[in-house]
Amino acid sequence: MNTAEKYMNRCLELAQLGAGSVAPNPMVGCVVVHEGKIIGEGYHQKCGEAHAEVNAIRSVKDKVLLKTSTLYVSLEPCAHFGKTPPCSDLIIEHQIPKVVVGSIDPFAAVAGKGIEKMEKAGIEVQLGVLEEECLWLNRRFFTFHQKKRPYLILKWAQTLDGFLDIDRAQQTFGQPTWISNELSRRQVHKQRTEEDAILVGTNTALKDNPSLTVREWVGKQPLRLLIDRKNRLAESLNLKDGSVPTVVFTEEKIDSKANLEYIRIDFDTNILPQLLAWLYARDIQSVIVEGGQFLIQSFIDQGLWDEAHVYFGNTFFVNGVPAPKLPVPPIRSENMHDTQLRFFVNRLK
Ligand code: AOF
Ligand code: ZN
Repeated sequence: MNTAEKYMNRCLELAQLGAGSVAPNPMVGCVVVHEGKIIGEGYHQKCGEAHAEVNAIRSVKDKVLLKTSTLYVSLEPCAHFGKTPPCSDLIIEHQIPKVVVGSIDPFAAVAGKGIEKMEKAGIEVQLGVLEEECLWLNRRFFTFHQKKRPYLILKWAQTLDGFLDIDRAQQTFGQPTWISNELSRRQVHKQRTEEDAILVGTNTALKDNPSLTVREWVGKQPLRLLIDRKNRLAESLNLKDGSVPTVVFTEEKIDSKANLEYIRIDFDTNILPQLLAWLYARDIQSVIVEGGQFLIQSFIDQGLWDEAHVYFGNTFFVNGVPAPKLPVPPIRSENMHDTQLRFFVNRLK
C-alpha cells in the first residue's frame, strides 16, 4: 500500500462508521494531511447532516494549515445544494491546494461537477485511489444511481443434492424441511437489517407463511414486498399482519391500509422492470429476493442480480423443487457451521 492508499484506507475506515445511519446517502470518510501527518478527520454521520469533508475540515484546529494540506476523500466532493451546501465550495474557500478522490459520485447533481469546480479553481485533483474498494463500500448507492434500480441480492438455501424444497405433495410424516441451521438463520436476520427491502412470490408466501421480519438480530426492519397477481393471499398470513410496512404488487384494484399498501401493475407484460421502476422511485436501494424458485430464476434469466447468497445444508431431499441455476460458479465461500456452507457470488468484483 502506498502513502495515498493508506490515507484513503483511513477514509474508508471512517466512512464505515456511518453504516446504518446515512442511507440513502453514501458512506463517506475524509482526512486532511499536512506534511505527512493527519491533522483532521471526519465522516458522514447521518443522512441530512454534515458531509465528511465538512466534519474533517471542522476538526482541523489551525485552519491556516489547510492552505498547505492535502484532503483525501472516498467520494467526490459534492457540487450541489442538497440538504447541505456544496463541499467543493468549502474546499475552494479554504484554499486547500490538493484533493485526492477515491470514487466519482454517480448522483446526477454531482457526477464530475465537484471535480470540475475544484480544478477550475486551480486545485490539483487526483483520482482513482483505492477506487475498487470505494465502489464496493457503496455498491448499493452506485448500482442504484448507475442502473436506476436497487442492488439485487438473491438468497436461498439448498440441499446437497440441489433441491430448494421437498415435494410437499409427497412429503412423508416427519421428513425434515429445514435446510439452514441456527447460525445461518441468524446471519440471514442480520442481513435483513442491512438491506432496504425483501421480496417473495405468492407460492412462498402461501406455503411457508414467512414473517420476513428481523427477530434474531437487532436493527431496522426491511420493507416487505409480495407479489400476488390475483390477490390470493389471506389477510391471516404473517406477511399481512401489519406489524411492519408491506407492499403487495397485484393486478387488482385494492385499497391500501395501515402498513399494507397495494400497488397495481400489469401482469400481462414482464413484471420485474415494473417492480424495479417502482422501487427506484421509492428510493429503495437494495432488495433481498428470498423466493421462490420461479421468481429467483426470473431475476437470473433477465440478468437482474448483483449478489447471490446460497446456503448449502447438509441434508438430502432426493426429490423436490430444484434450486435456481446461476450462470457463473460461486467464487467465495464461507463455512457457516460444520458442514453448512454459504456460497457467495457477487458480480461487481
Ligand atoms: C460529499 N460528502 O460525505 C457525502 C456526499 O442531501 P445532501 O446535501 O446530504 O446530499 C446528498 C448527496 O450528496 C448524496 O446523494 C451524494 O451524491 C452526496 N454525498 N457528498 O461530498 C459526503 N455523503
Ligand atoms: Zn458534500
